[in-house]
Amino acid sequence: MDMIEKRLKDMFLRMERQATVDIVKEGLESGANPFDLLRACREAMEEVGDRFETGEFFLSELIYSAEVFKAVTAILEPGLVSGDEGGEVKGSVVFGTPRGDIHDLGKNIVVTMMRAQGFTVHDLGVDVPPEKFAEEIQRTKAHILALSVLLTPAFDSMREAISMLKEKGLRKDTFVIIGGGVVTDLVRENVGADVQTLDPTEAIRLCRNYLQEEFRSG
Ligand code: B12
Repeated sequence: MDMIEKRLKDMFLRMERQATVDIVKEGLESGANPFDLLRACREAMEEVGDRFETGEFFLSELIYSAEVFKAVTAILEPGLVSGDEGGEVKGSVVFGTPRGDIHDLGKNIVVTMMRAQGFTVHDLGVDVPPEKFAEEIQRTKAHILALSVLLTPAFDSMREAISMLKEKGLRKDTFVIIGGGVVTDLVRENVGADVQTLDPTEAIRLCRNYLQEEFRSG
């Protein structure tokens, strides 16, 4: 790992907001890739979570880490949302964090990046009831449902949201993509989503491929 990323992670874990922000600025000025800096912060957040789990950190640290992260993303954002490379393919996406889960930092990054790439994103926020997703897909005629999950107990409401699509006969025309810290391919299979990824750039590529294949003729 680069020196700057290591310093960034260390400072993040010391919960020094201003000093963390300063390292990010310094990194950007010296030409570091904003995605690498974001990854370093995400890894630091994972470490915060691990320390919370082992009792070394408390809820206050969990909450404060979110504040540091928000300050950092505000600076990184312009570098993450480089120009629209989508050409003709412009999709609509319904996005949200399912019921029971209120984590939204990762979701907000993916939403911002998708919008910058020309997607219309209907962001339903957090703690969204399963039926709301299907209703919004119906209302907006979007062909992509994106779900962000960080809590294991929220898997059930994610599965329910996807079943609701089936009930309303919308599943076969909807591409379901999931992401968020705890998501793996096993989770994807288990809840019945189409694809999963933790990488926002990959997510955009997958959505674009889907739209291109699905609507090639039209
Ligand atoms: C910050 C944080 C919080 C903040 C959230 C603030 C906010 N506005 O989001 C607060 C303090 C509110 C919080 C609360 C809780 N938290 Co919390 N929290 C975290 C922490 C430390 C970081 C999460 C984060 O934002 N990471 C940074 C972002 C950028 O990463 P990300 O979300 O993974 O997103 C990236 C990708 O996944 C991807 N992505 C994200 N979404 C999507 C969606 C799609 C479609 C795609 C394609 C990609 C994608 O893009 C991002 C870019 O890199 C994690 C630790 C961890 N390991 O993740 C714990 C963690 C998620 N929390 C945890 C827990 C237990 C809780 C609480 C229950 C604690 C409590 N006792 O109250 C509550 C639950 C509240 C609730 N009902 O949701 C556990 C969950 C354990 C589990 N397996 O279920 C974790 C893993 C910590 C731990 N190790 O114990 N938390």
